[in-house]
Amino acid sequence: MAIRHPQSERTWLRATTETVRRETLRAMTECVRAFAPGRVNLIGEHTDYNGGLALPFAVRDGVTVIASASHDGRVVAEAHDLGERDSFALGDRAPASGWRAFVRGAVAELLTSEVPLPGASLEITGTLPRGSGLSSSAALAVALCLALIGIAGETPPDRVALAQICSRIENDWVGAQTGLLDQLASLFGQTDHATLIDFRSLEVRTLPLDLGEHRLVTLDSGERHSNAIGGYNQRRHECEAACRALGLRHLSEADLSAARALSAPLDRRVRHVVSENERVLATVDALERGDLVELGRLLDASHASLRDDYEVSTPAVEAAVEALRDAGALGARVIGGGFGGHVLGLMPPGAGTPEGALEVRPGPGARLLDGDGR
Ligand code: GAF
Repeated sequence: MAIRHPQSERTWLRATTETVRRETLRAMTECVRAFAPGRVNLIGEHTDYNGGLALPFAVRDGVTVIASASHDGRVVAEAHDLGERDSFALGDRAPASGWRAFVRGAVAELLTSEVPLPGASLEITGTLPRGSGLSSSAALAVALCLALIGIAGETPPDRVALAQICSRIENDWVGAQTGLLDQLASLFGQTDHATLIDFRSLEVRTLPLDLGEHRLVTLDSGERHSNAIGGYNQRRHECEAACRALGLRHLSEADLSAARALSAPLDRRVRHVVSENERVLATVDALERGDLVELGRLLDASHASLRDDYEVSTPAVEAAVEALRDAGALGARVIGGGFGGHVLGLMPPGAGTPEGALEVRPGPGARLLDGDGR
């Protein structure tokens, strides 16, 4: 026999079902764990903010954020690796520095995007060395956003939109005028694949990174770098000046013969961006043909361009690149913003590595973790 409910009972039933749904969702999202990996950029450096191409991959190391909803309108955050703490009201928009700027920026940017944050307790841990050029900053921003969106019971926006929110945190709260490379690499990572990004269209394609018996390794130059200070923002301003002078929206569209008329160092900056873009396409081609000797040659050419035309190398970076070459690398180069950090080398089968070098392999992208940490 079908059960018939009077109108008031049906309304009550609907309301109760909705309450149960909300309570279940709330219980499920009271505590979430988010992980975001760092990245290695195989090739395509300083092309992202110039509307060019890059070919990064997510690494296995990254940042984990455990978030619990607190429902008291406050955020309490602990950076375990540093033994530091921060506490602020949800609506507090006071600037901060270091890791605190990322937390405050994530909360503010998500509130601006109308994510209903309830107040949170955040625990931050990481396995990436900070200032290493392996993108610990973007990993922190991405993990924070995923965790906070999780406890708000919301579905994250699409990955490009999320990368743009994370990039605003770095630009407007941390003061580094970085592009979208690191955030997209972290969000789109896929095991055993590299991510080809076109920064003009924001189209993303994954392609197999099959190196056979060859290995990619990183080596620490021993010099910490920061995109918020130093030459990074200056390079970006130089590219904007070159764009204005050439009447272009994106420097990657520049014509090299026109660029020759620019005064130094803008002519060299353009030469790097245009040639690096070509090297990304040549790398895709080399990978598709399985030509790893050519890949090594392209890594070397990228390094020479970053050193001589873009001028983001340092003596410590040169020493690390040389150590990889001495160990038999087919190619080696500075990665990320430059001015320190790690360098990347392509080692042929059987080659040894300098002390401290670590193999890097493409891993999965940013995600919420299950209870057992997967
Ligand atoms: C840093 C920045 F964060 C990226 O946006 C990118 O410009 C890179 O340097 C250079 O390719 O990692």
